[in-house]
Amino acid sequence: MDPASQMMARRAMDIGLELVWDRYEAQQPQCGFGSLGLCCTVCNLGPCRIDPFGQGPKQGVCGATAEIISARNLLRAAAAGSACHSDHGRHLAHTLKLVGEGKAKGYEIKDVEKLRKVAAEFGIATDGRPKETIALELAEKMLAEFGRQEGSILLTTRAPQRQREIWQKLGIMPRGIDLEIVEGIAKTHMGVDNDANNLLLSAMRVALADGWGGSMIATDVSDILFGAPAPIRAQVNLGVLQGDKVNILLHGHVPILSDVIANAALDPEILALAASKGATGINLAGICCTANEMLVRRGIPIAGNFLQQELALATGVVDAMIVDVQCIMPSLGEIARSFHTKVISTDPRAKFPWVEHIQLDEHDALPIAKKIVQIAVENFANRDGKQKFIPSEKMDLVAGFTTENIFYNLGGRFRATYRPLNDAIISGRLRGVAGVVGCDSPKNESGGSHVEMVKELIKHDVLVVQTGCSAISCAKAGLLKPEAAKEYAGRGLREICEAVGIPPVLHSGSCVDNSRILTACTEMVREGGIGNSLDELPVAGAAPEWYSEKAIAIGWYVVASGIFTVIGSPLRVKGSAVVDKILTEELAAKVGATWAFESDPIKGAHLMIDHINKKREALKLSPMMYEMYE
Ligand code: CUV
Ligand code: SF4
Repeated sequence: MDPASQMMARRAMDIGLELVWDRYEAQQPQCGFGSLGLCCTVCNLGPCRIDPFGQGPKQGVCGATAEIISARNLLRAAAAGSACHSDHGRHLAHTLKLVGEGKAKGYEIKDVEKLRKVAAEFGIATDGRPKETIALELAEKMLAEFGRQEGSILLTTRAPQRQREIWQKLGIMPRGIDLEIVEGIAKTHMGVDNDANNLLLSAMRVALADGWGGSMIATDVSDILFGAPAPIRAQVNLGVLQGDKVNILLHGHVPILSDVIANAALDPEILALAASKGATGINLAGICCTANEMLVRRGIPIAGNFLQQELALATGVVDAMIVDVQCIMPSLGEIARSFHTKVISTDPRAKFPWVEHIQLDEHDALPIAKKIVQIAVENFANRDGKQKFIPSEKMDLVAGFTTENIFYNLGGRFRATYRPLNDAIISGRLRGVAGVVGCDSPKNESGGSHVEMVKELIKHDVLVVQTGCSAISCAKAGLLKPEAAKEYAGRGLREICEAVGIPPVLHSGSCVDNSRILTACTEMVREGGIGNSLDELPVAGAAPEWYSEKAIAIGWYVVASGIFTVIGSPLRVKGSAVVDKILTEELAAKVGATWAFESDPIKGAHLMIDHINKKREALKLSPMMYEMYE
């Protein structure tokens, strides 16, 4: 759908580069057993596979059936995804600790108000104490949440009472973050848990430990250290790369790296060096969730989402791509070899073929960041002008909406309150709210599904909140501009957007910031009038092009929190009718929500709209204001 990507993909073909779409094609047909969740490699009696047509084996060597194998694999994926996001949260908490101890030169506490607010939730005295002392105590308490062995994760107290009661009753209240991940994986060893229902309960528990634990800590600490986002204008797509400047791409997830690089790029000595090489400046741009983190806090432009990481290199004008962790294609180093581009990894957790490693050290990050930026600047001179190929497409957007600032942006300018949002839903001006999140995937429409789904939702007066690569896809299509309301939104939503000056699609940050959607929904419950718990709210979630295990964890904690969730390609459980039915039907009686699998984004949007309508009926809300006359 995105012309810049199409143009770059053709260019890549012309110069003989293999990209994610080529490799996807080369994998066709993908393994049917794996796709259905019927392949098991858990132990060395296998690998085993179950025949989906009932002709061949019905059990693995150990006796595991289709339902055991698919549920077990799903729990493993949820644990891996939670581990990834929660490790990101731990990394931030650790940096906060160093800052509190005065051992992290180059970092500071930017949002003292948020520090105090979160510290108070952790039972820390804040009055009259220096911010560093509070930060140290908070960081220690947050780190203890990872190793907690008793009780439950503290931030689950943010959830509505009914959700907490459900989690207690089902035995899925998350205890410690690490504990749930370890126990989840332990249960998937051969001969431990062999009950599909019990395995899936653990998938919810491990995901809740991420959503209301690790990811929530990541969001809170990022706000404390780098400043809470506020609505900000910026630009997106490959056209943000500039031919006459040193282009540095920041790719990955954890803002600890990118924030300090952004500071280093402002250094007068480095800027002078850039000028001496003939560059008119240094241009930073982001890829994937690092892009979202930098966008919502600094207005740094976004070069692209997950599927554009290789395309960005093919422009021939990227002097350095600096990466940390997650969603970084192992192909990048090899692709960069066809250009002058230097790819530099910085996190000891993540090294790649053909990629130089320069380790970031939070104790004194700025000199290392400067060294990295200097490498990029010096590399500017090595550019081959003949390789330059920059698409012109770029789009304006507004981003940076949080649980806290939505208070103001929805019309409560003088009083912080969710009242205007809830009232708009009650009166039928707004149908409800949808979170559309997650990756872009060649299996679906390489970003197009997000755009189609979101257009359909806002047309039906559903306010959309976004994170991750989904937000980037919709931003490229112009849906994150306030003007998009006029063009695409239904009348009720359009009136609200125009009155308040917001886009119909609100960008709330990176994938860990899905935790903001959980807390925003909780605020809607607290404000009253549209349900007493998350499962009663007229809201729904979707990840139309998910690819990663992190997305599985996100989906699980959203469903376990009572929010109906539609995903594009099905979870790999279709080989077991039993597991499929638990996910798409039986969970409703347990947690008040289910998964739905729908690859057509318009149909997916209507599953969400129907769901929201049902919730509205159950709450006896007014009919939709403008539909009464239709
Ligand atoms: Ni964490 S998880 S592709 S960068 S949204 Fe982007 Fe977002 Fe999926 Fe990865
Ligand atoms: Fe096969 Fe069972 Fe081992 Fe899986 S755990 S590989 S099904 S024997």
